[in-house]
Amino acid sequence: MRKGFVMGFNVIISHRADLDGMVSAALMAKRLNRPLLIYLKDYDDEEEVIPSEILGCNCDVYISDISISQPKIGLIAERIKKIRGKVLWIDHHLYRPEEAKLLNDAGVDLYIDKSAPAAALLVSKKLGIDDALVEFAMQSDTWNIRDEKVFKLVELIDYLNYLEKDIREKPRLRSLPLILATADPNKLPTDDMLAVVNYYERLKDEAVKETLAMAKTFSVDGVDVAISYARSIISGTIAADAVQKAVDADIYIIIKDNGAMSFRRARGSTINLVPLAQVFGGGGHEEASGASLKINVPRERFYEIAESVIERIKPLLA
Ligand SMILES: [Mn+2]
Repeated sequence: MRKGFVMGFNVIISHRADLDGMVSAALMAKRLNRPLLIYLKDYDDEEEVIPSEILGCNCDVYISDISISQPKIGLIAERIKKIRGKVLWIDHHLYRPEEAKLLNDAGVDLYIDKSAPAAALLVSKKLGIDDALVEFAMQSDTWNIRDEKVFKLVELIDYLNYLEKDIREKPRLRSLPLILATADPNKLPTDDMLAVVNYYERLKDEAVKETLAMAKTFSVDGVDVAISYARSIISGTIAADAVQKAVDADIYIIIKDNGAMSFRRARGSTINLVPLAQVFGGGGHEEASGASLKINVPRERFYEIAESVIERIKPLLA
């Protein structure tokens, strides 16, 4: 038997970054009646969206909530040709006809509806299941979260993604679809999930406090630049919002522990942030930009690095 040969399994591949992907996987797990393997993927997996270990497998593969519009789609199609069972790809993102053709030629059964508010809705239609989880996925994917419990599930997924970003197998994330599939939707999130989410919220609160405590303002030719540090458990946007509320400045810069930079400006400011971000190889919008220093920034080195950042943007503010 060749390495990685999987006999008679169903394989579910879904999007790990959000609740729609998790619910899609959970719905498929409820419907499929052979033993199954679940993989949770994101676009940075590139061709590994189709995991190496299922190449050559005698399995049926169900993919959901992953756009077919991605740079390695040709390679992905080649990998799919090595799967012996059928491949069904359900999604709701925009795509180009040539991308669909590559997959059709590889024998993929595509079920894509760009107007669907959530992939989970398409999964429920295609596999013929009616399930309360679909509503959760729609709230989260359309940024219209009305139920506190949906918000908690979204936070749980954010936290697990944060914890496992450098862990290839994603053990905790991968267990989530099966927990969602077996739980009573009315009893979600479970107490265990809530305990994890509460812990995550505490960590985020502490990180915001740290960002506020570390903020420092530089005056550059009459322009006040507030610059601060953030741990990557919080987003640059959350960190910048917090500093913006607490500190009066014209420009706000956040440098994260992983080197990511966020640029924001005060309401009413007309300073264009794009050239500032471009100094560090980034870009974005006039009022909100991003870049990366491409180095990790330990807390102890933050002020030294902040000063060098100010030196590099100084000529643009003069
Ligand atoms: Mn989606």
